[in-house]
Amino acid sequence: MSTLAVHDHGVGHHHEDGHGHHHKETFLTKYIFSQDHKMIGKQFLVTGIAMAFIAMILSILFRIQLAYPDKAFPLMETLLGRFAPEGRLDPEFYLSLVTIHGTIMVFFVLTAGLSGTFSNLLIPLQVGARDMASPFMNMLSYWFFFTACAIMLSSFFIQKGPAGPGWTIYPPLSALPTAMKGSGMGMTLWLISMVFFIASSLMGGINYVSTILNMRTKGMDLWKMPLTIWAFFLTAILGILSFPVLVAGVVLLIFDRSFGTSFYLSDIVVNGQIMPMEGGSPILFQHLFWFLGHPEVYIVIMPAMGISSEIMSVNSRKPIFGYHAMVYSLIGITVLSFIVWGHHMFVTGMNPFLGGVFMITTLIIAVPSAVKTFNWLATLWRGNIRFTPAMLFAIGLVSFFISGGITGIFLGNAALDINLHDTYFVVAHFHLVMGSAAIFGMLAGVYHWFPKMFGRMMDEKLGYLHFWLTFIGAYLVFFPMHFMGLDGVPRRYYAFTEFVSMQQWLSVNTFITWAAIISALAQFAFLYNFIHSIFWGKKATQNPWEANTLEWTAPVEHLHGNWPGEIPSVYRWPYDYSKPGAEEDFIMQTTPLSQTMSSNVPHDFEDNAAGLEELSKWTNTQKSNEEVK
Ligand code: HEM
Ligand SMILES: [Cu+2]
Repeated sequence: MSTLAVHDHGVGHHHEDGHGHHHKETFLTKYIFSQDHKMIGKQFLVTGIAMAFIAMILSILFRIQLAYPDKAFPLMETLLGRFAPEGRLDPEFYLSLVTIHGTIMVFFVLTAGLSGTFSNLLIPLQVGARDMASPFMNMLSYWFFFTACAIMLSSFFIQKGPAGPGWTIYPPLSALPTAMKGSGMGMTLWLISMVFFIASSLMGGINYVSTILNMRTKGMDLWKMPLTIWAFFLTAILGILSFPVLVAGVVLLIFDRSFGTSFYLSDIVVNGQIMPMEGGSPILFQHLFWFLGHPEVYIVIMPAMGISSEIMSVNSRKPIFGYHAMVYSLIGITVLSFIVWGHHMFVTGMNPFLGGVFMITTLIIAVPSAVKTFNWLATLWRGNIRFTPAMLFAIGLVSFFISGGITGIFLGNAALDINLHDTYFVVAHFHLVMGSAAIFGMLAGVYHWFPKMFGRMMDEKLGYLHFWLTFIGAYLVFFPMHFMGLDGVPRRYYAFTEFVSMQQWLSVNTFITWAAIISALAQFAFLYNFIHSIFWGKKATQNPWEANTLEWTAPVEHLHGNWPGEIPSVYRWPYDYSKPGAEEDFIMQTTPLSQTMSSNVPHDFEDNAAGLEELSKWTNTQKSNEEVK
């Protein structure tokens, strides 16, 4: 009931009584089962950060194995018990670490932590709505996500440990509970966790789409929306269309595991025993997985792109270059990402003609990607740049997107991918684009919108320290991996030094591990800054970055319903920075065109009847002034 009441003032302006009718907030309804999109955004953020730290620590554990494959660390046994007998990681547990690291990072951090945080925080605030279309479903979306996290982590506390077949859970390892340690109960928990996660994503996505389509404030037509909103919108559509396919794949897998069906298996022998399956195909699973899996990488990167576009425009004090081209390239990426999944399957023995088709569609994605990159660089070009920590992280995204995207063109070529598949070259590629570019977009967003979320500023010096250590660290970690991959070092190997030809890479692996440890330590500087600033940071003003978008018109003190009075109306696009003839270098979206007549340009009036009237009035007074002279 209360949520409906909140929405009322969105449309009818008849509620002059302010917010007197709000229900009493208790601790439980304010912080735990909140239906306020701002609070839910913070819940996603805090959970996402916690999961990121867990996944990061897992990666340090398996990196230690790669750096010192022959050494025992008694401390490991103390910490991990039966998973590290005699101070050395159990090989099957190593695979579980890799699996859970990947799963958490891709789904829980970069999907829920990134989209969940910023779509929730920004969609109502930037389009001018009191809240999401369904605040209740929004709350459920968070709690399903939380449940998914809890189930995934609980698998560390069962006897055989978590799932081990890799984050792509290919059968047969995922389909035969007896195949390895991580194929048993841990795998079942993985699947259940994923069903919760997907339900959460779908509830979130449906809310984002319906809020953006139906609840924009007066004047906020589609072409006046900030690029963040465009990115969140298209990301939500991508998720709604592709996640259900993974649910289907997962449910069939549960059938294969538990109910004796054989969708994914045929002719298989385990420990010399012929298994009864027949008629299925593991390749079917790969199709179902990558039909989500590839769009998933754009579900991860597109919100980060939107966030960075916004931050780069604000901090170069320039309009974003090629706004329409930016939107069309996001749309292009969204459409194309559904027809390229086969590039993950070049080595499955697919017909070379089909491989060629997937190769061409894959390489075409390079076009909208290049458009975006060009436009970012053009936005920065001759800008009056403010190097805030957020800006540095946004520029970092551009850097990683270029260096990681280029290797995507290599991998997109079937003939090259057949050699590079499942080597460290692939690991280097996707860690630069996902692991680095998307994470940098997310961090940029945290630094930029922290004052909006918590009413305080983060410490800049710690921000710079965090940026430089992470930026240099990420390149030191992932760049050498390309060379290992070109030399044929496979991914997911516990003891690569068993192969004489690979022993020469030991020193490189040690180097990478130390670089990873240092970048991991830098994240604790961030964590300290984050927690410390929530309570003791400098108090934020309403619009600390002098930005144009609607969220900065809302008061620093959070209100359920966002604006105390009417929702502000919008008169212009969000990128009026440094307009020639304007008094200030930013003009907010809520400033009517009539207040900035001397700095308006013809396209400001396109499709704007009220504006045109204003313009003719103004030209008439100009004319009569001339005559008086
Ligand atoms: C834009 C963001 C991108 C992200 C987040 C991303 C992410 C990923 C991930 C996670 C994998 C690993 C799959 C596995 O576990 O084997 C992968 C592999 C691959 N990526 Fe990307 N990618 C991106 C862009 C591109 C681009 C632009 C291309 C091509 C033009 C590309 C082509 C490939 C190919 C062909 C593979 C398969 C390699 C193999 O399985 O051997 N990716 N990518
Ligand atoms: Cu792909």
